[in-house]
Amino acid sequence: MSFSFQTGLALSPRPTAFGPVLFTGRLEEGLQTLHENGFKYVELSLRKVDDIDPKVLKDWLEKYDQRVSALATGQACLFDSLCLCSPDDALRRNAVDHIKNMVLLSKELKANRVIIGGVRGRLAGTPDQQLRQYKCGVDSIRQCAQWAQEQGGTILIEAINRYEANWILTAREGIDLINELKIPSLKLLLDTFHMNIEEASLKQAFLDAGSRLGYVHLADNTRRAPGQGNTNFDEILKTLNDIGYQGPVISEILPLPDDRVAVENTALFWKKYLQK
Ligand code: LER
Ligand code: MN
Repeated sequence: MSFSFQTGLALSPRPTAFGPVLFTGRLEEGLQTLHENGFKYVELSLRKVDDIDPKVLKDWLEKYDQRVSALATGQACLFDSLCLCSPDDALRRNAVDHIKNMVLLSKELKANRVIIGGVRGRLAGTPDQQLRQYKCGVDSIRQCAQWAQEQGGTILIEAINRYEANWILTAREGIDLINELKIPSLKLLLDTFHMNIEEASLKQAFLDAGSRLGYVHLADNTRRAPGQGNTNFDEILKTLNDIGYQGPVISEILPLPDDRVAVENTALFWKKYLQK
């Protein structure tokens, strides 16, 4: 098979308890390892905008021939309560401002993509309270997407499984929101790890997404490197080709058995595929 995807892996510049990111707190070593294994794209999971110094990062990106595929933002909700559906008006406004600043940073880094996944937060309380939080959360996403639209960037709505989130779990829910908001900068991110829990058919979910698909997280059902589990990647990659997808395909995986081997296993996966 032949592909024209932008392949890479997700790293976190700061040490973090958030699991599926590699080389946490060891950014330069991570970038060097991606380079040594033939990857050209890196996703950065940031808790705060100043987790990185753009000048230092740009030097390392050049040194190791890497490009930033997107900025991921879930750590801000997990650790700083900056969640887009927060019932606290001030926290919610701060969360929106935080994402807007991430959009500016991603523009400066020429990534022009910001992921809205875990940063949505969880709906809590009575059904009425949850409905209000849902409406506030959607309004927050609208504000972020309008800002990204003005800045020439893209906001990626990630469907996340039921054990980590409680709204927008499936591709269908993400597609419905994108159709409702009608903002061109809003695209869908599908993560095969979450899909293995939530989707009846991964193939059908990608087909349904079609041109609304803006980004892919590629992990096996074990959340290890693709190939380290039982996911049918033949079918997934063929479907991505069939819908004309040519964007980032980034492995957001656990550092198992360790960071370096996780990268090596991902490289081995792509090598085997390209030989097929
Ligand atoms: C983030 O990309 C993700 O996949 C989630 O597990 C984060 O909550
Ligand atoms: Mn993901």
